[in-house]
Amino acid sequence: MFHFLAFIFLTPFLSFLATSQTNSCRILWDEVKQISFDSCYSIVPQVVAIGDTVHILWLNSYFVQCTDAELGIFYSRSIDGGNTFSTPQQLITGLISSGGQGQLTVSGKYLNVLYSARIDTLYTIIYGIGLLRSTDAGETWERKYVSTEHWAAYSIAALDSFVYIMFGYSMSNPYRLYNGVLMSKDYGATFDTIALGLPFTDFDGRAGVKRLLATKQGLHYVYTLNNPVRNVSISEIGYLRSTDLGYTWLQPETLSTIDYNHSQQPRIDGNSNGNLCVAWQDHKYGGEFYGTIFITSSNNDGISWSEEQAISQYGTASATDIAFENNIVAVTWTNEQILDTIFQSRMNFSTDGGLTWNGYMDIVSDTSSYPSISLSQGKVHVKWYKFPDIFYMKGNFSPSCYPPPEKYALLQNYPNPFNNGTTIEYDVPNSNTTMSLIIYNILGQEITRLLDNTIQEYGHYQVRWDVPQGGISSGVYFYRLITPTFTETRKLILMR
Ligand SMILES: [Ca+2]
Ligand SMILES: [Ca+2]
Repeated sequence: MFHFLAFIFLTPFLSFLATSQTNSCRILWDEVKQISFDSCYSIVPQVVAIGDTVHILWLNSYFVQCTDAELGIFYSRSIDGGNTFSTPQQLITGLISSGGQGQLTVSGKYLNVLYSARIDTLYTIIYGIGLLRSTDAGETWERKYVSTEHWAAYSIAALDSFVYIMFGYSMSNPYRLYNGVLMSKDYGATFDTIALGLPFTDFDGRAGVKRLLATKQGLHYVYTLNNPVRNVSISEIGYLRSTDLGYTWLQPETLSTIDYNHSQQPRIDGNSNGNLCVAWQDHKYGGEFYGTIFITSSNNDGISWSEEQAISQYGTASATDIAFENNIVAVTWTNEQILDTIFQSRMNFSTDGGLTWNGYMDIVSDTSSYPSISLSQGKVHVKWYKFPDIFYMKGNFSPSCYPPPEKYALLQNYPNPFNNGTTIEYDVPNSNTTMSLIIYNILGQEITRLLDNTIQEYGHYQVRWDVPQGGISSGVYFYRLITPTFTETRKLILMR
């Protein structure tokens, strides 16, 4: 009898859910996992998810119960979509400069962590640009200097085989401060200085405080600048853009409203269609150490920006992170609940590229702070700090968050030409579609299958073709997407 009643009441409820699907976009969370296990403060967490691989980086900072050997930069990864994580690896041992907290980029199996490298010279200590590198998706790491000059490591960005570093430096006689750009074409193995003498962008030289982003359309750099009109001690959000791979930069713009209110901690992310979103902490609606999270978005690769809007509670938000995939933008921050004692990790997300926002929520009910977020293939990955360790959780956006694409599409690969690896994107409008993606040479001979009768749900996909050195030779190749109702072929060029 009980079961019969349950059935009657459940049925209308379920059909109601089904018909209201367009408004029911939500995140379905998994359980919480602990990532680090020591008595040091494990802070400044970063998470980057690419498909089923999840990379987590953090800094062990000084704490009285912690030995010097336990301090440094740490890394852990999952290769099963965030279900299990490796034992933390200590990439750097010892106290590094307070700002040398590191910033992680991932491009295929190539990982680069930028940090401020302490260099002890005969007379003094200077900080140069240090890089931690992995060429096997985080299995093993090497440590190297990109620069042993007294250069401030600001931010790193990667897009396929290109890796960019924005840095600051000084010149004497007359004493001036500038920015410069380093570029690597080989996933961070070697770097060239490609721009010097760029306008200086502020005095906060900590790696990771400013953010560089590389998209198909260009390079984007956000930072804080001293208010050009009011008062030098009030900061606003500055934005620099390059459309020629970082060699030249357009005139800086100010994204936040120029007023008497601090705007700081900018974060930027974008998708491959030229949509960008910048989030920051603003003091327009009150707060002293904490503020309100504001965003602005662009749908034309940074040429113009929407009016700024608040997406958090007023006056108690800090420490932003942002992630952008397809049309979903998610922003996380720390909410101060009770004056400097209880914190919550919060987030808000948009499913239309940052125009409208769902409303903010607590990521976990427990006390937590410094959340970081990454989006990959419809999954959301977050991690946060809860004294004294790092915690992680993944979730799925409900299917209604991702409306199906209108039609099939096979996009041009990028970069193209390429020398190591390239990315191919495509749209699938139907569920349960059998997909093949095949590379042919110019004679029509099959080289490899990136998809081989793979069943895929509707959505927007990316697939990489990594060509090992000494493998196939330079030349023109073709890639063909084959589905039961759609086939298209495009050309790509391998240049070695
Ligand atoms: Ca402002
Ligand atoms: Ca710890």
